[in-house]
Amino acid sequence: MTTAHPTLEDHLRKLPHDLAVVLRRIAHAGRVIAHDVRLASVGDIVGATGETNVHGELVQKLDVTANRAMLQLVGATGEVCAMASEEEDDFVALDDGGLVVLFDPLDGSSNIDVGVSIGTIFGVQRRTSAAGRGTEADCLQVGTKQVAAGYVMYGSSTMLVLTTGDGVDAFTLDPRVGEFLLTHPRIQIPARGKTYSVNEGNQYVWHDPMRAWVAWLKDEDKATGRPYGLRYVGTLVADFHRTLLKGGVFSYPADMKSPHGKLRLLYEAAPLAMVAEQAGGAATNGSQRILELVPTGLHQRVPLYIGSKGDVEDALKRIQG
Ligand code: FBP
Repeated sequence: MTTAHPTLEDHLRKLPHDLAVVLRRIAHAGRVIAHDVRLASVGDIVGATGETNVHGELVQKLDVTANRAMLQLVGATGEVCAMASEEEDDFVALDDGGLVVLFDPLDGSSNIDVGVSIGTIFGVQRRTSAAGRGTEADCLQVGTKQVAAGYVMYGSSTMLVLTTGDGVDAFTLDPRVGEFLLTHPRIQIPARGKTYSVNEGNQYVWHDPMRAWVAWLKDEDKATGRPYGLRYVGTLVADFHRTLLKGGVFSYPADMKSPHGKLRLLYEAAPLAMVAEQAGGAATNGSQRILELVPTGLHQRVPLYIGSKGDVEDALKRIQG
């Protein structure tokens, strides 16, 4: 079987040299992580390490190997001055490169042991400090400054979804040759979808407007396509990816237990917000565009409503009252 799909390499050739080098290495790390994910129980790399991370969550063995793959492969390019990871308390200062990479090495950790889709999320910025090793301020930049963002999803296939500020393209890994092929060019998220994606088991701690919005989604009204169906994997990458391709809305709101929500601004919400907007969708924390939020901490959490423009607008109307 042959294929005429352009490759990721064809795509990277059009980008500035340093950005292409870094994205090529992120794809390389994605292939390494995909391999480990496929080995799973057979390779004794599932299960917890016995340690907890900066967020108080149990660290899984695959979290560690994925984090190491990203830090070592991307860090060795010489093009990166700082990296920040969900699995590192502090940012990692590197060489004199011009780029900053923020990432969640393995999103959806709780799904590792059960063979459900997981992913790696990344955002890339240009440094703001003058020269030398990167600083924390290089990492704490507003989302609109991202020069690239995306994710690698380890699902029924391994897929790299990428934006460099000129639309969104998805590349599927051809495991026969280890090449990412352009299978989903110029992705456009439908203006509205038919599904909502939220952990509805948290309803007991939701604020009233959130409850009212979800109840509204489940009401019958043919004119507005309701009721919506519920889809929830519990891996942000997977829930977002489905929403990107099919439309609809994903939310992890602030609630009475988690006043800032659960998800992280710098390496979860902001990269996916760039992808969503570049595909014609929207992303908000309930009052502001995610991409305009000024970060104050590396591991800052943020409420998230993301997906089809029409569905995010409906959410805003209802949660803002
Ligand atoms: P990790 O980065 O620790 O995996 O946590 C993030 C996450 O797993 C998201 O992928 C997902 O959307 C969310 O948590 C699910 O949370 P919950 O289990 O509370 O619904």
